[in-house]
Amino acid sequence: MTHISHYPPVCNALEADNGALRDAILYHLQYSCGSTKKEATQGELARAVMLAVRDLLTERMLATEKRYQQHNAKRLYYLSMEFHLGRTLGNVLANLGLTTLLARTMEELGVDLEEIREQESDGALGTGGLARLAACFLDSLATLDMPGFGYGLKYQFGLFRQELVQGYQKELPGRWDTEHNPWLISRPDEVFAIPMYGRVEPSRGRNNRYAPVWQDQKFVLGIPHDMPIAGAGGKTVNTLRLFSARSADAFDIQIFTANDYFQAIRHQLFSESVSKMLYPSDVDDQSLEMRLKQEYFLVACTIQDIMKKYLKTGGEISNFAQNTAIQLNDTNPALAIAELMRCLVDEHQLDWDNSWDITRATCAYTSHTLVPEAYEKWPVQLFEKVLPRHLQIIYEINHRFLHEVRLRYPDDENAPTRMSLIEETGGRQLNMAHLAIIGSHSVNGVAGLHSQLLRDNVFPDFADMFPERFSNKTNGVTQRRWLYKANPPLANLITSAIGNEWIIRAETLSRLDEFAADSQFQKQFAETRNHNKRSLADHIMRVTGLVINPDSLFDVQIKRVHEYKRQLLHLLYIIHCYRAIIEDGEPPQVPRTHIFAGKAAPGDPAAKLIIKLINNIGQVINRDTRTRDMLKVVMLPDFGVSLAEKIIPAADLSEQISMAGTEASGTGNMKLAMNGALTIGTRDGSNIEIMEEVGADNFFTFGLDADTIEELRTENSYNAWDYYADNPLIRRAVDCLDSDMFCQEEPGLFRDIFASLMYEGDYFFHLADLESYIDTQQQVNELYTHPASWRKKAILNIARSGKFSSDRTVMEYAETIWQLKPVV
Ligand code: 4GP
Repeated sequence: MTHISHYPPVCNALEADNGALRDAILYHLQYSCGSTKKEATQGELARAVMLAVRDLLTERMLATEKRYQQHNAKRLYYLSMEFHLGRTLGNVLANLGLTTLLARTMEELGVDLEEIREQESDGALGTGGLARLAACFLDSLATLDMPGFGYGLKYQFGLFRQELVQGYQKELPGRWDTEHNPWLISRPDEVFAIPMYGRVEPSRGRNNRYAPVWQDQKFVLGIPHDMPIAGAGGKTVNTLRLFSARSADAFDIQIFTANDYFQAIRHQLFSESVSKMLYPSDVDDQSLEMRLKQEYFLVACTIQDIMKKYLKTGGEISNFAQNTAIQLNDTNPALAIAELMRCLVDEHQLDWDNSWDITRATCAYTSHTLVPEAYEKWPVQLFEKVLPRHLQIIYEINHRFLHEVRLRYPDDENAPTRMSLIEETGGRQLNMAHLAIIGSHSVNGVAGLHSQLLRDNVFPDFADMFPERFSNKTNGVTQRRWLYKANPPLANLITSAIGNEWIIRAETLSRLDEFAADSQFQKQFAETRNHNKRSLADHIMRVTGLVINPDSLFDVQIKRVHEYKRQLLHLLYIIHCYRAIIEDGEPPQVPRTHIFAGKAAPGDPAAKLIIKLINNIGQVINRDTRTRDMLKVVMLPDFGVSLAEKIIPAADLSEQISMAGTEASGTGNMKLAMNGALTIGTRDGSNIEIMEEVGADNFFTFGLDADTIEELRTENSYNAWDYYADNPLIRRAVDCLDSDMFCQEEPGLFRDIFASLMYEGDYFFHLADLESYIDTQQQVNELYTHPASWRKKAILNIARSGKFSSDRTVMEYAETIWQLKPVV
């Protein structure tokens, strides 16, 4: 086996130094928690453990920073309004190779490590897939010894906790403690003052140059908090820097001296609300202003911080871009472009053209969506109120850019309107995606199809004008969290067969190919699955009280609940199976348990009704003795990283059934395939690439492709009633939603869903794909009755999932966008 540079981890030294970790834990129990071994609560013990582990990380974090400075290394700053971290302890232990040592230490102390781990709640400072992707990237950057740092906000309230009350989603505050979080190192001395509001006065600066002065602003202070991010082996520990907002007391001194205590407090609340909560994607009008302030707060704190660090190393402003890369995680942090321009032009008095060259050479933009509403736009009026100087800068960028557009496309008189940063229709709005493209040297999508659709459909004018800027970077996930840590039985089996190199070089999973048909290996593989499925069945029993058959096929759809992801298609199939059992007396070929998990955005009534429908269908089917243990439906509440880590290792079938052309990439599909689930999927997002890698024989695909859907849409020729009329099975399934079969207690509850499918044009074409979905599910059943063939395909899925490691993705970004090198 090839030698792995720093794997097994450096912390093995601690193994020899028996007792050091225990002493550190006891030290923190006494001095950080003010408790004793005898008196300590589980929470205090967990805190002491995390602080002891954090000490190890801190040493390495400081050493890493020193190494970067010695090499004068180029740095990447990954700006994201969202990071979905999950729990940290288990991940750090796995990456540092400390799991066994800590388990032993805890045993000596008479404490159950599992219970300690359960004390930690998920760091869920994000909603969507882009938030989890950002966390995977940080893990990969550190593992690859690259100077890459996350920058985000320390929301007091992250993603909501979901409870299911009588089948309805109820939103409660999340549990991640940002105030006393043991992983965060607060740095109140490194505070940044962030201006907002006020007005801009023209004035003459040096050399009689026009030098606008932004004045009468309100200030909010940004306090950095650093979370150490350990790569595999623990040699490199980078940081995720999160800012919280504080009131700028120093600026309010007049208010305090005027003895207006209440006004002073009001201002404090105004300031601190900036990092109060993570906003759902569907903000209402009143929240817009807060959201804009949050985004500006993030980019302004970040740019000040980056600049300060850079200048401290003695760097020349003119070389800034050679030493700095900024990646904009979707349009939310695109304001960084305007802020960097302001910083260069107003604060460093650089001329416009140089500033623009530096800005463009520094910034790069990733789009993560095909949902039109997700491309951010700001009403000009609001923007001008909060960021008057930035509006001027954006006007100037636009003015110069449209001049270029006119020169380039003299015969296309509409080109400037289409490409402008300012949209004039439907109220004047700033188009942040246009700013992100114009102000970056690179624009990428997150899967092959997505990148192509960005070029062809979403930004065709820009792709024509700047073809060299557009590229694809297919997403990936870290195999360390999603396989090594989440699925120890399978991870151990893989390592026993091919060695442990896959933990840092996922492409070596391909060595498993030769074991796929090996009956001994298959047997062991089946044992790992049985173990995982039984654990999940126990968990389901504990949480929902439902007893499920652990030998049934676990059919899993876990992701945000949204119409485009088409949980409804899956439900129509379940209804179809149910009616076949109760009316036709046709039991399914194999027993199945349908497992759902996912949150709906609080302001998305359609998604919330789908959650209710999942639960109601489950209630009716699970109670019906005619289905015995052939068909069960369960929805686990509060989907997040930790729950996904429980479900994924036990999944047999991965549902990736969005309408083609709507899912930018998907990453759950990768996690599931990597753990040996077979996918039933449409030709959408990264499903296409997973199918290419694992082979069409080892993937169940169905449904219309994106081109066909586009054609149907253009011709306006999708008519749900045609499918309804042609296929009695479809009709039978869909009719249930018009009846009270699943809502006896709330008659008519699901008629809106029926109407959305049948009367309202169904934007997501459910019925067009239903027949082929049902047929393909039949192939799934057939294969499942041949366990050896199923296992072979499952093992091949694992063996061929190496491409979907975020290590590969990050290396591609590093080589072609960031020009970032490992620093060892
Ligand atoms: C998500 C996309 O919906 C998902 O397909 C993709 O895998 C993920 O980003 C990471 O690239 N988008 C978002 C969002 O999270 O907020 O637009």
